Amino acid sequence: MDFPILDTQVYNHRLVYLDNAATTQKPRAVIETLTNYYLTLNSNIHRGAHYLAAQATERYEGVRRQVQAFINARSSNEIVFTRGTTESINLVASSFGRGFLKAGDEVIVSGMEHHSNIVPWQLACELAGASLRVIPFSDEGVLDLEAYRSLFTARTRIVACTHVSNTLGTINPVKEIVDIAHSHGVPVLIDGAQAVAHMKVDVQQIGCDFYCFSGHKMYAPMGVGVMYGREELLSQLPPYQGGGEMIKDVTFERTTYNELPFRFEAGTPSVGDVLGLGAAIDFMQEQGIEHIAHHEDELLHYATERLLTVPGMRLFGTAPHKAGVISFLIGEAHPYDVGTLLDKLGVAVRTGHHCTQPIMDRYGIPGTVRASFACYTTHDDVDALVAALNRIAPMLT
Ligand code: C6P
Repeated sequence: MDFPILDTQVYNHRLVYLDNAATTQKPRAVIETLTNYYLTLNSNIHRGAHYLAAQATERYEGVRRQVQAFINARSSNEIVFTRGTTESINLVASSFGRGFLKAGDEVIVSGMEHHSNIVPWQLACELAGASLRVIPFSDEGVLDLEAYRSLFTARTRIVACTHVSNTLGTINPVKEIVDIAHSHGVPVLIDGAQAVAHMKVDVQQIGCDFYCFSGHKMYAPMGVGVMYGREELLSQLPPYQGGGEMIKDVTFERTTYNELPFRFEAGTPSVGDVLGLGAAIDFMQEQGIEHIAHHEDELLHYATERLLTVPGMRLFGTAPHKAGVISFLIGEAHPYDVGTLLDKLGVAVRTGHHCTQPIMDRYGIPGTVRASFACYTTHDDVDALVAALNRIAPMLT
C-alpha cells in the first residue's frame, strides 16, 4: 500500500494517523489520477464539442457505472454525484420535503445521527410544519428496535438512519430498519458515510430508498460524494438546485427538467474528484473489501482489549457489532487535553462531539477522544496509541 503522507514526521515522531473517520488518507494512485486529470484531461463535461470534453465525459460517466456496480444499484441513473454525504442528505431532505412533507407529518431519525442527518430534516420539517421523532439507543450504543417500531404512525413519511455511527462505531441493522419501515409503506434514507470504506455495501440487499456517502472517507479526494436514490422514488422528487445541465428546455415562462441522474447535478461537477473516486474504488477492490473489513475488525478487538489496560479508560460505544471506531475518555480529563497531548507524541485522533451532540447529551459528557481505523492502520499504530496514553495518563489526574 502506498500512502505517501503516512511517512510524515510529527514533532519528531512517526505520524500515527488514527483520524480516519474524519477523512482517510489517499493512495498514490488516487493522487496521480487527480494530477493526470489536470495535466491531460481537464475540460467541462457533457457540453463541449471537442476531444477533451468527450474524453472527460466518458471517464466521468464511467465512474458513475463503477459506483453503480460498487454498491450494486440497479441502474446508473440512480447514482447522483454530489460534494459529499452532507450535500447528498440535504438534497434528499430538501426535495423530499418539498414533494412529500405536509403539516403534521413525521420524520423518524435515530438518536445517534451525525448533525448532517438531523439538521437537513429539521429544516425540511420546519418548512412543512412536520416534526422529528427519535429512535433511542442503549448505554452500549444499540438502537432500540422495539421503540423504533412504536414510533410509526399514519403520519410517518420517511426514516433517516446511519449505517455506522461515527462516534460509537455501532453497525446498525439497516436491512431490518428498512424492512420495518417498508412494512408501513415508509421509505428509508441510509447515511453510509462511515460504512462504504469498511464493509461491502449492497443497496439492493439492504433495500433502502436512498444511500448517501462521501468519497473522502473512502480514499478518494475531498469534494465528491454520492447520493443513491431508487429510480422509482428519485424520479418523483422535485429538483434540488437549478442551473446548467439539470434542464431540458428553459424559457422565461417555464422550464422542463433533464432525465435522471442529470436533473440532480446542476452546474459543473468536480470532474477530477469524480475520477479520483473511481481510482479509490479500484484501490479498495484491489485490497479486497472483505479483507479490509476483516483486518479492521481484528484491529478493533485488539485495540479495545489493549485500551482497557490504560488507567482511567472509559469506552463509549460497546455494541456487539462495531466498525473500527473507538470513543473514550480518561477519567475526568477533558478530551481536548488528551487529544493535544497525544498529538505532541505523533498520534492524530479527533476530539470533541464529532458533530453528534445528541450522543454527548445522552451520556452527559462534553465530548470524547476518538481513534478510528482504515485499511493501512497497523497493530504498531494501536500500540503507539496505548503507549502514548500510558505516558500521558499520570499528567491527566
Ligand atoms: N463525519 C467525522 O469526523 P461530509 O462532511 O459531508 O463528508 O460527511 C458528513 C457525515 C455524515 N454522516 C456521518 C455518519 C459522518 O460521520 C459524517 C462526517 C466526520 O466523524 C466529520 S464531522
